[in-house]
Amino acid sequence: MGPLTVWGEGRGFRVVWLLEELGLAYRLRDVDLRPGADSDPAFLAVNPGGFIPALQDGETILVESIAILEYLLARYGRGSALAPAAEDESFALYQQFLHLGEAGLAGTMFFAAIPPRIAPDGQGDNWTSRWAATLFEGRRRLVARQLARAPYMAGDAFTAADISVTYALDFARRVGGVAMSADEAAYVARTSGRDGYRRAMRSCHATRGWVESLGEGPF
Ligand SMILES: N[C@@H](CCC(=O)N[C@@H](CS)C(=O)NCC(=O)O)C(=O)O
Repeated sequence: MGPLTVWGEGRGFRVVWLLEELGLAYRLRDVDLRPGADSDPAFLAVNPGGFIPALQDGETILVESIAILEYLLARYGRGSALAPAAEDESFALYQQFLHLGEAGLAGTMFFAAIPPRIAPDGQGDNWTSRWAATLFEGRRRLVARQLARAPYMAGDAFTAADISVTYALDFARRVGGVAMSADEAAYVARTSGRDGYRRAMRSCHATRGWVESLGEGPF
């Protein structure tokens, strides 16, 4: 096994947060997508798709932040309460929210919030982005219902599903300007109050710089 390397922040924050929670050593390799992934051939060799994050574990490379969380938990977090076992009564909710955080929430918010910011003049306000925002709102109701029932996505205890969903809510608030409900704000305060989150924020310097520029922190 080689050293674990996380390529890129963005959703890589989820990966770093989990690594901090698990107490695993890792290296964070900066990836700046602004000049285009083509300007970073070493990164393109790791992920020819040109998106972040990627995880390198010796000879093994994988992408997709949720797949990376599952990989790390299965390989290095066996028995960790961050990943309830299949027999656990919280397993179904755990699986659901682990994936909803990306496929339902961050993914839809990405297409709601980013195109209006980067589209050529006159094309920023478009039907597809508004529709993506509508989809985000629909999926967010599952989070609202869960928070009315329990403090965390899988129930009474913090799990990797909270890493997934907290990232999505933070992204929606910071990038999409989405106002958090009282329950969501209290939830994010709970999850991001963890030492693991703070350590991840200190490690992810690009994310930290951006978040502090929004008036949050210091971490
Ligand atoms: N579903 C993927 C999404 C990855 C993604 O869209 N990453 C963004 C930054 S957080 C990115 O690299 N965007 C640029 C691109 O896709 O070219 C994941 O969870 O890792």
